[in-house]
Amino acid sequence: MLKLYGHAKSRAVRVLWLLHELGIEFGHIDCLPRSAETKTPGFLAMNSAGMVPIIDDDGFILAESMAINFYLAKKHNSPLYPSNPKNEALALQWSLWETDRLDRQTVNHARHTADFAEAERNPEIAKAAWADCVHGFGVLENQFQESDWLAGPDFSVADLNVAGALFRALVLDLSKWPKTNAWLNRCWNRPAAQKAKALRG
Ligand SMILES: N[C@@H](CCC(=O)N[C@@H](CS)C(=O)NCC(=O)O)C(=O)O
Repeated sequence: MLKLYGHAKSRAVRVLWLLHELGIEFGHIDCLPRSAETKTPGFLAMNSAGMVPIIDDDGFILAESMAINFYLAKKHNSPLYPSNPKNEALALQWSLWETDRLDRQTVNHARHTADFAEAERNPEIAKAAWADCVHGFGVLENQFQESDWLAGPDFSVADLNVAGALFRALVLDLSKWPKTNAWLNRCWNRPAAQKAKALRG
C-alpha cells in the first residue's frame, strides 16, 4: 500500500490534500521534520536529504511534495491532472515558479514575524521575505485577471500545489490582491483541503 511520510504541519499537507482529492487508501507515517524518525538509516536510505514528505509506493520512493502530487494525480488518472500538454506544462510552470519565488519566502515571513520566539526573529529576513511575497502575489494577481485557475479551465494539481504551498498566506491580509485572495480561499475551501488542514491540529 502507498505510504506517506510526513506530518501535516510540514509540506506533507499538500500531499495529504491531494490524497484526499483522490480518495485512495494510504498509510500515513506521521513524522515531524527533523524528528528522530527522519534520521534513521532506513529513512535516510529512502531520502538522504532527511526531509519530508516522501512516499513509498510499493517500493517506488519519491521526494518533493509537488513531484509527488504530479505522480499520484497522473497515476490515478485524476481529472486534476491536465490532459492537455499545454495545461500540463502550465501546471509545471506554476509549481516550479512557486517553489522558487514564494515557498521559502512565505515560511521565512511567517517565522520571523510570528512563529519564532521574539528573540529569534530577524526583522531584516522578514522584510526581505515580505518584499518577495508582495512581488509573487502581484504575479498571481495578474494571472487571475485572465483566468480563475492556473492551468486550464478548472481547478487542477497546479492550483493544489501552489495554494497548498501558500497555506501561511491564509492568515495574511491579501486585500491588495483580491483575486488571489479569492482563489486561495476557493482552493482551501475544498473538502479535501479542509480534511488535510484539520490534520495540522
Ligand atoms: N522542496 C521540498 C522541501 C521539503 C522540506 O523542506 N521539508 C521540510 C519540512 S516542510 C523538512 O523536512 N525539513 C527538515 C530539515 O530541513 O532538515 C518539498 O516540497 O517537498
